[in-house]
Amino acid sequence: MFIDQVHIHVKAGDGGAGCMSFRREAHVPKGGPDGGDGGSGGDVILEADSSISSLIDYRFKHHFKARRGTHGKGSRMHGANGENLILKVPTGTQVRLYDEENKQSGVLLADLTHNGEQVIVAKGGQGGRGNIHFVTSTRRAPAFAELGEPAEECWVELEMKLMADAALVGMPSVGKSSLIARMSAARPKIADYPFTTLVPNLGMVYSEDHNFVVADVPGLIEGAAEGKGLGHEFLRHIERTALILHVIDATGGWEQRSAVKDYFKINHELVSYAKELKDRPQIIVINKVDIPGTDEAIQELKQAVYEQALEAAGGNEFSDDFAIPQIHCVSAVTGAGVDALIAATAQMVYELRSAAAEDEKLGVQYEQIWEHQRLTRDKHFEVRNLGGHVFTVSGKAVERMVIQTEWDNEEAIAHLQRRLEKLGVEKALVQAGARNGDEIRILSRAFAFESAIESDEAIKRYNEVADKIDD
Ligand SMILES: Nc1nc2c(ncn2[C@@H]2O[C@H](COP(=O)(O)OP(=O)(O)OP(=O)(O)O)[C@@H](O)[C@H]2O)c(=O)[nH]1
Ligand SMILES: [Mg+2]
Repeated sequence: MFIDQVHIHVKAGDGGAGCMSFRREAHVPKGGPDGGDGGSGGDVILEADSSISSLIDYRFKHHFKARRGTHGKGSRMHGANGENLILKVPTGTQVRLYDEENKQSGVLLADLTHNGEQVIVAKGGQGGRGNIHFVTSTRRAPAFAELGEPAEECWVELEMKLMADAALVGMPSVGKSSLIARMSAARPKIADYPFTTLVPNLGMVYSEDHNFVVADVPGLIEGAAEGKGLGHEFLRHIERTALILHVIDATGGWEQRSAVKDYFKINHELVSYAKELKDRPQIIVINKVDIPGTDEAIQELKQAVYEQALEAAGGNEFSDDFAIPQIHCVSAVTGAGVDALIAATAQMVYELRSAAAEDEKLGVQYEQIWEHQRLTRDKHFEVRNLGGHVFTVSGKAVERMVIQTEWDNEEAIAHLQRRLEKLGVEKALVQAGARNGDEIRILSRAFAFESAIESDEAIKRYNEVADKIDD
């Protein structure tokens, strides 16, 4: 069975607590603070691995957990860090947040298209800092330490999209499966009724110059982009193949369809599904030329393709934009023309791969992009005015800070306030209309708002400055 979508629950390791401790020596009644930091919890990381071909490993096991960090100790002893948990997934896996309760997929966390590419899906909690960090000129003996940061946990959706180099695309029964069987060792089901192929097949094609992977996807019909037939399911598989082998039945099938109309219909479906597919390179493959009486249809299609190319080049055959896609006449049954098709496909795949490798050299650092997006999501928070001088603040980082605070320790609370201020929570509250004494709620905690920015005049000035900083 072809498994291409799974949902898993990931939990990173919690951070260990920082230690609150004071040095004890024989002759010193009360030494300085010496509480060490807690260790950080391990992250849960997904890593693309080209040697893995499906998501089957995640079909029966759904819960994955990284190790926690241990607590800090006296004598400045640092807790041990929890190990990261690395889960391998096939190259071509897209990762999304998943709402398990409502069975809905959420934001895209990463699109792992390169071998070795990683994304952190659950960040381990940082170890809490021990009390040695909180010494100031006025506070010689800080009687608090940070608790460990709680780890992230979430459901994610993994979806594998085919990473074939070329995909055989066309109406049902045009001979896509017959062609992949001719080109490679793949042995899909072949039959004279539509929708014989229900799941994509992959085949490795060995060519003299460059080997490549070809995919045989189920037939497309008019309206596929709106979900007709096996529509969407399969269009998404070709979204990422660099080259389309557009297969056309020279006989028009039992419905006596026109080859020209089929050609335009399929292109229309591709573009309606995703605009980028308009410029996706194509090789046109006219199949079943062993059957007598197909010459006319072949000529008509060649003429139509030529006219289309000319129109795209503004009617000028000598312009640089004038390019006619390659057209190959083949027979999957007799094998006629198939070797030439393989050679042409291999050459084009090679050129497309080289161009992609050039792009990579330009230094697209995918991992940094995913990590940057993660941090932005993490720091994001929302302020809501509930009315009656009550405000709520919600957001991942903000909530973590609150959980990390020992609530019955005043020094710890003052420390929390400084951290919230740094994140911009105070500014956002003032802008949302909070005034001193208003109630601020974060998770199940509530406290009174205290800000140096009090009068309306001061708020106005503050907002002006803040706006400038934002720009
Ligand atoms: N004469 C002739 N028949 C062919 C050729 N290629 C395929 N056929 C026949 O056309 C029918 C459909 O072939 P398939 O390979 O199953 O077509 P498909 O495009 O994979 O069809 P779906 O999976 O339903 O979309 C079968 O009966 C094949 O034997 C060819 O080159 N010549
Ligand atoms: Mg088929």
